[in-house]
Amino acid sequence: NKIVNQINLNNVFIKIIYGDITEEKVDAIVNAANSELKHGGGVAETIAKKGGPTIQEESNEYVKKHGFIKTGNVAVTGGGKLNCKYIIHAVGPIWKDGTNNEEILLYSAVYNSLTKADELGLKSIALPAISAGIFGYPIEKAVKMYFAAVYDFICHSSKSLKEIRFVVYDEKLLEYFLKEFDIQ
Ligand code: AR6
Repeated sequence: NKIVNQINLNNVFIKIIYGDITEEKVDAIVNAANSELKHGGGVAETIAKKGGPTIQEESNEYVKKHGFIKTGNVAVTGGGKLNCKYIIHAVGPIWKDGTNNEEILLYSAVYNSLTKADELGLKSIALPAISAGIFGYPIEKAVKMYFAAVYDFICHSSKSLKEIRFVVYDEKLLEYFLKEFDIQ
């Protein structure tokens, strides 16, 4: 994976990486999950396949115990065979037309992922482009929410987290990340 750009804000590194999130070596990898934690497609499927069966098994146990995850919230499992301690399963919204609280729900999915990592005392986290694949969220709008959540988090509540990586898999999405990143 390749670091395409990075900045340092209040001693927290924000990095844009081009590549596959399952190749990252970080304390937590964020998964773009659904409420049922059925990891059947997209980045979720890759995480569940490469991480081994424990990821879907622990996800099933989590849902059995706590019920479905509300949109904008997160659940945690171990990292299985991936190079991370935890997977933080974040449930982003399905894009409809923008009038169904999509913005705040996507912001929450990112903000809650970072909060959970901080609660766990983690130093580094990698996030994919939550909701911007199968869930259909327009990328230029999504990227604004990712950065809003990250900047707010760093300015208000970050304690242990020192590195936040956005791992972009699709080259076509990369320009949107870089554009939004430059404005800040
Ligand atoms: N590394 C990093 N990013 C990736 C990878 C990868 N290996 N593979 C895909 N992406 P999606 P969503 C990017 O569809 O829109 C699943 O079925 C991809 O290019 O994975 O939140 C879940 O179980 C896109 O930019 O997530 C849910 O049902 C981004 O990851 C549903 O899809 C997100 O695409 C969630 O949909």
